[in-house]
Amino acid sequence: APGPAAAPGTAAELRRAATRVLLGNWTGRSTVPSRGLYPHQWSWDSAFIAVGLRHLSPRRAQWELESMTAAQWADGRLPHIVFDPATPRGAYFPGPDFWRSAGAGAGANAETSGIVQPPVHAIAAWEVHRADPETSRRRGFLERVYPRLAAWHHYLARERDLGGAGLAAAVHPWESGMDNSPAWDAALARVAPAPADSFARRDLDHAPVADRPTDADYGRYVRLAADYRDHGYDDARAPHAFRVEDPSMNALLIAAEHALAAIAAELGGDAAAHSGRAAVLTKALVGTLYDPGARMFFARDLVTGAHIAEHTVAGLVPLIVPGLPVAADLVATARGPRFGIGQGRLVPSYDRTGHAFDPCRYWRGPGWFNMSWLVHRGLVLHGAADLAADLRTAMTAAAGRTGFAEYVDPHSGQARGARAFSWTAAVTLDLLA
Ligand code: 9YW
Repeated sequence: APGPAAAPGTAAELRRAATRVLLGNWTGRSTVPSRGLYPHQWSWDSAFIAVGLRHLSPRRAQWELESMTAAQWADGRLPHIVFDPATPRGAYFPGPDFWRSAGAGAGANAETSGIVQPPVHAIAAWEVHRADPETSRRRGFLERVYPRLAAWHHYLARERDLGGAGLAAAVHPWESGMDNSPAWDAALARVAPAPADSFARRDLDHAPVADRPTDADYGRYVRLAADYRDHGYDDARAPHAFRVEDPSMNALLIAAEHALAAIAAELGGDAAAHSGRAAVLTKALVGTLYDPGARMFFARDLVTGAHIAEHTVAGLVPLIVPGLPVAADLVATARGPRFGIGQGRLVPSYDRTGHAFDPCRYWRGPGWFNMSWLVHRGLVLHGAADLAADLRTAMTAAAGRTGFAEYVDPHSGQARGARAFSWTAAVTLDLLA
């Protein structure tokens, strides 16, 4: 077999290498995050992927979001995984036989999981439209996805305001997209793990044990998902032993409402309803999850009602919110010792000085490209051009050097997890555009 290709040197080489990753992970109607590890369509991955794909093929980027949103449930939720019927049922755990979506509210189009992921989709849809408005209008792209996106946001508002502040709650660590974040440790510790012999992990076939969540974590993930399933994925009936308000998920919802306002305006619809909702949510986000003393957003544990005082990258994501009143203080935190933005590295997923920091293990320290892309977008939005430029250079260099790794050691920049990872290639293409 040929040895590894030399790391791409020029921007044009990097663009070609990123293109090869996205073409290689395209299945014909959507893109897998990674061929071995994640052989189906993931919800928020699809949104990041579409943002990158629009630079290669606006039409493919539209298909990506159309196939994702076509798997919407009757209640409006967008499932976190859409299973590819061409992939063997046992290739990923938990697979379709675990979730049993068909009887539970999933449409007839696809088998899916029953939980959700952060609502990045409307942001992506607007960016995809703007890449090629003519093709978008000819194909009726926004007409097709707008009602689905509005219903998706409506599901979060109607069924997931479990804390009563107007914010959307996550009821599983997987819903935050940051599975084993130290922010979830205490809330998760209350959950009795499913017995280790009651399920078989498949992720360890593809990635080193030290880079992945532990078996005890996995047992708890399985228990929470099975409990939700066994209550018909009905948010009013499910026990929701784990329920949190995550600043990243809610900041994305706000930015997505702003995007829906732009989409509604383009379609001649009611833009003001969406901007009004974004304003209300912004007030709730700052009022409920911001700690002015720490100059940081924290998640809230809805079982205890208290903030979870762990500094994670999720607490910086509110930078993407237009007009965020505390943006200057949040930029100062981003620049500070915990995250060290401006020092030629990706944003660590967790406080480098924190008690649970682990530079290898998944969401407990490594730098992730999607999160750095969001923080980059927020830094640009709030005028921190120097930090944004530093982060952009760090990201493109790390993407090329690691062969588009899933995540990297935030100190050494060494590759961790999978390689040829779709959202890494996608956000790289976007930064190069
Ligand atoms: C898993 C696909 C997904 C991401 C998540 C990430 C991981 C799935 O992979 O979750 O098996 O743990 O945590 O954010 O969407 O890339």
